[in-house]
Amino acid sequence: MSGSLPVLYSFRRCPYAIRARLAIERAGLLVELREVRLAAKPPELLQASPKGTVPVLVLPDGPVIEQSLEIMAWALRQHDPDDWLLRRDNTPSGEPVGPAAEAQRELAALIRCNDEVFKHHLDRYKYASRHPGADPLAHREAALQVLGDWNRRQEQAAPAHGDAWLLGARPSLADVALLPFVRQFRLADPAAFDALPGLAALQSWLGRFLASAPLAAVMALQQPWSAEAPGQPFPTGRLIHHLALAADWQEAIRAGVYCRSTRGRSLEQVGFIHACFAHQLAATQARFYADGPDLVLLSIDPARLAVPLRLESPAGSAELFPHIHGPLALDAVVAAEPLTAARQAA
Ligand SMILES: N[C@@H](CCC(=O)N[C@@H](CS)C(=O)NCC(=O)O)C(=O)O
Repeated sequence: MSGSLPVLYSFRRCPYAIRARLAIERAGLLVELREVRLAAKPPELLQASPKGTVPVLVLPDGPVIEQSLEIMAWALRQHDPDDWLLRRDNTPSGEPVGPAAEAQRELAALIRCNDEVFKHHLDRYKYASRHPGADPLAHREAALQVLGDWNRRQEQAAPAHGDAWLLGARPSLADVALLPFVRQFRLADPAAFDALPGLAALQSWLGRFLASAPLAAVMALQQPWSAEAPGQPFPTGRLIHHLALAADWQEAIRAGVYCRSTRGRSLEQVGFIHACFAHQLAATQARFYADGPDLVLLSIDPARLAVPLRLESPAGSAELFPHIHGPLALDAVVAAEPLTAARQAA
């Protein structure tokens, strides 16, 4: 992969970076991940964000997002399939009112409690040697008080069937923002944590998270980044898609390269090949191919692209689409699935 996706400076084990990666993963997006060694931060990170913490997201057109919660919001405002931002019940103008407003307040209070109170005690318990004079056991007790509150919330929120989350019967940003820190607390002494009495709901909540596929995806091992060893597309294995007219795809197979931009327009005319993320496919198909021509759905591995891949939005929209800035080599196409008119109608 060469070129300018948003760049995420990250550190695999950092709970702030984990929550940012979880949101990017869930939002169906793609970034370039640069794994950082905190003991030797790359000058590129410090130039973008002199405060020197991770995660940091550098957008290709210049803006830098320096806080994990803001990175989460950036990603989920693009696509939030599980409504982690709790916007589903807002008024049409986007304002939360009534129970939706109350849920937003609780969400913000939970995150504040984690970031300002729980994290304080967690650091002084787990990393006691970095805090001379602090009593790790007293801080463990204080952290357990907070966990007790979160456990009670889940007991009260528990639906008759199904799992409990901090704000009710479904997960929200609060769960995703807090769980990486509770994971870290457990890691100080997993056996003792698992044996703690009176925290069954919380232990089950954390257990589901630890066993979840998204956590495994965002915790994949990464080599530290350097300017010589390019960053990796993140999440690993995420594909982007392009709908090709069947005849155009046949022509590409003959020519050994695909150079159409979109329906009726060439790469030369437009300057890039339109592509989309999986969650954008249905709308793209409905918008441009509603008359049902024979199509081939191309699935493209960003890691195999030899030309720049950029996230860009069409004029007048904030929605980001992947654009391939150059000819599409056929070996970057990992699947080409015919979508005949009959299959599209089905
Ligand atoms: N408020 C920041 C906190 C980020 C933070 O403190 N990250 C830690 C790693 S977990 C860090 O980068 N520390 C810098 C260092 O250790 O040098 C956020 O939410 O992104």
